[in-house]
Amino acid sequence: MKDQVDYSLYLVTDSTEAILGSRDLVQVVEQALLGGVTVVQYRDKTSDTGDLIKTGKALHEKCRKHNVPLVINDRVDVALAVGCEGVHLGQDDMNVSEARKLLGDDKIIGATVSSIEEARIAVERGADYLGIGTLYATSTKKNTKDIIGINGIRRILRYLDTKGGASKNVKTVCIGGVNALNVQRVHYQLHAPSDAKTPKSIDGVAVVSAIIGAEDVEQAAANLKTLLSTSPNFITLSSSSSNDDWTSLAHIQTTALAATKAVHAKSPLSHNMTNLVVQNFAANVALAIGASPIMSNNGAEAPDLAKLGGGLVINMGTATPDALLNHRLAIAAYNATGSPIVLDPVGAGATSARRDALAYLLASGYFTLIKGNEREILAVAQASGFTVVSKEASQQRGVDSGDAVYTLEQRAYIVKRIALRERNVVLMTGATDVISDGHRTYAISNGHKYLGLITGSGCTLGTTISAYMAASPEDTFMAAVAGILHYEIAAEDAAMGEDVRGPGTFIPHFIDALFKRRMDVVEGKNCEPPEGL
Ligand code: 3NM
Ligand code: MG
Repeated sequence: MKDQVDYSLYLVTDSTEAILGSRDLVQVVEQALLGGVTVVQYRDKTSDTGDLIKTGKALHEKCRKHNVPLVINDRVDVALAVGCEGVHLGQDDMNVSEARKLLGDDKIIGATVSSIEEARIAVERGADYLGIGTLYATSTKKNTKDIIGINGIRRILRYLDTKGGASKNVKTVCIGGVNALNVQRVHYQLHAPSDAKTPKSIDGVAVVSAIIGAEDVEQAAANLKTLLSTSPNFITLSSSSSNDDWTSLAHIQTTALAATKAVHAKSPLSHNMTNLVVQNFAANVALAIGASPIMSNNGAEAPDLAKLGGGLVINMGTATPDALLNHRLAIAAYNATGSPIVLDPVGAGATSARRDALAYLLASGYFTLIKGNEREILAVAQASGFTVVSKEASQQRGVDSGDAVYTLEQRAYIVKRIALRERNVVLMTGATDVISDGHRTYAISNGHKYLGLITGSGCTLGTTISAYMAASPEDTFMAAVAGILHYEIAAEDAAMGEDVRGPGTFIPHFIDALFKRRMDVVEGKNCEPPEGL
């Protein structure tokens, strides 16, 4: 029976004042069962053995009524006395093979792991499932060993998949800081697409405070259950896209023109959290392409703005602790409504503070698109210790223009790998931009060198893309491509202007050209297929 266990919503109990308060644990767990939790772990680090057994028996009775397995944290003796379905063992508890000898083959044994090595050992010793953590920092358990994030958990899942055998079949839940705000994203990012080489996905999420600490426990559990079983709002990659002939220029042309018209028609909000230097320019670019700009760095107003269906740009330009807190609020708000977010990790990798800021932001939410130059995207690739760059790729040096160190093929590889990992769209800018959603990858060589000589051109490309994605949410990848084409073709047009003598005179002409291209497309003029793609 134990291989039929549904791990999707795994409840871990907590009897502390901070989380349970003065309520009765058995009643609280009963509420959670009514809400739909699928496994219960009784975790109590302080009670005496007699009390543990007494409460364990009471919990077991409730769980049995709902056909939900009960496991006891740490205490094999208590599990035996209660007669429940198994135990959950931490790294400092009895080891899995010793517990197996005492409990027999039919009982469930779970183990907490936070590294590939721990996972390997737990599986070798016969664990039925792994609790993988710590996903995010949590005040429920302050002495957690390692915060490994989504990427750390995905590494372990990938390892289990490639190792094969018992590893492939072991069940997995993630733990640490999972709540109603992030559960869909966590579930999505830990779910490999069906065509992935290593398709192992997480079987469930384990939560403590999001259920035990909730005011209405039943509703909190039911809400998590619904969120887990419905497709998140932020998934906007078109399911039909794989059927499109995405490599045909005619297809790109048609889609791009439609996207430009959609921005004009819908005038989506472009919410920029950016630095002082670019605010004015970003607002002018947004207006020129037909979007409606707002420059607000205050996270407290993000929930209201997110409801307006626009796009958010997070520019890491000033990675102060205060800015990061505001970013986190805004990310949660936009993820909750499903509106697109562009992350611009300015200067990522340049200092350790920026590397930390990037890791913090990547752990804060789901980004519809991450854009940056080669160095910034490499920092994204390496965040959380994940190296997408192959040995060969890091040894060879390309001959591309600009700052590019890698060849075009290497850049395409890096961008595609990150997009597959994050399940989003990744854009690496440069003389040739490379953009991928993991399945479709384009190189775009439009643009003009003056864009590299004025301030904020990267940031305002993000502004443009955010508006495009908000206006065409059915296929955010193609929307982003359309935004890039609009922006870069306008730069080419502007640079050809007779009175453009350098970057200074380029700027006003560029705003004009962005506006003109939009109006031309809307009026059906000058819609040549883009060259340079
Ligand atoms: N184990 P919450 S984190 C019990 O990382 C536990 O092994 C963890 O609590 C681990 O859902 C954790 O309230 C607490 O964040 C998780
Ligand atoms: Mg323990």
